Amino acid sequence: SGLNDRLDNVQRFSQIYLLRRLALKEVGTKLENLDDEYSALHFHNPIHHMEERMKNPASLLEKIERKGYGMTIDSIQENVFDIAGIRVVTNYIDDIHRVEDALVNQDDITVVKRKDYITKPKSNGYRSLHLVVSVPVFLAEGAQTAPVEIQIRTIGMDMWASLEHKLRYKNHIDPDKAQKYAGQLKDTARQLNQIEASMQGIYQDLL
Ligand code: 0O2
Repeated sequence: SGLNDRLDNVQRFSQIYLLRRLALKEVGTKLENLDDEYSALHFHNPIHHMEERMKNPASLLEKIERKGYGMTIDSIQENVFDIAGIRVVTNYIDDIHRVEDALVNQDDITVVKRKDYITKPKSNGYRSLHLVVSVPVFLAEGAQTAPVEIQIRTIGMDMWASLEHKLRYKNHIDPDKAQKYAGQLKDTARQLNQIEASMQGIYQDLL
């Protein structure tokens, strides 16, 4: 029975991944459609680009261990909402809430979690709006819902997060360097925000 249990777990695990991947496609399409509509009506694209990713099983296991969640399929279902993730990079700061509002107002979208690191940036300077939404997926056997993590941020916030991510990775290799740049990096986050706010002001004035 040990083997049967294992096979059963493998199957349930695959089913979770399938459902999350399909939910990711649904959300991706919704966002593309919203951008398309906004562009047709207002001659402006809120979304600069998007990146979709499925968390690989190794980082999933690493996360479960790090967070101290139980090593069971049920625990993954209940605790891990970012197996499917989409990053939405917007052109301007205003566009972040434009995209959020238009998405969460849809009848089949439920907000499960919301973290606003824009109103309240993290102490290192990180800014982004994090949402977890639940969306139905229509399967042969009927509809099932699955969560998708959405990170919405501007080009400047995205540029900053990429550099900070590299520095954090370097942190393990060279703590002195990480220490040296932490303060500077926090300043650049503020500066980038000011620049993006000014550019948005100019853009709006030109409309
Ligand atoms: P990966 O590979 O990007 O997925 P939760 O997931 O909600 O249970 P937590 O820590 O409360 O756990 O989530 P939070 O704060 O919403 O952050 C999750 C993700 O946001 C991270 O994913 C990063 O992608 C991004 N993020 C959060 N803080 C920072 C930061 O300070 N710098 C950068 N560059 N990115 C950040 P993972 O799981 O780390 O990895």
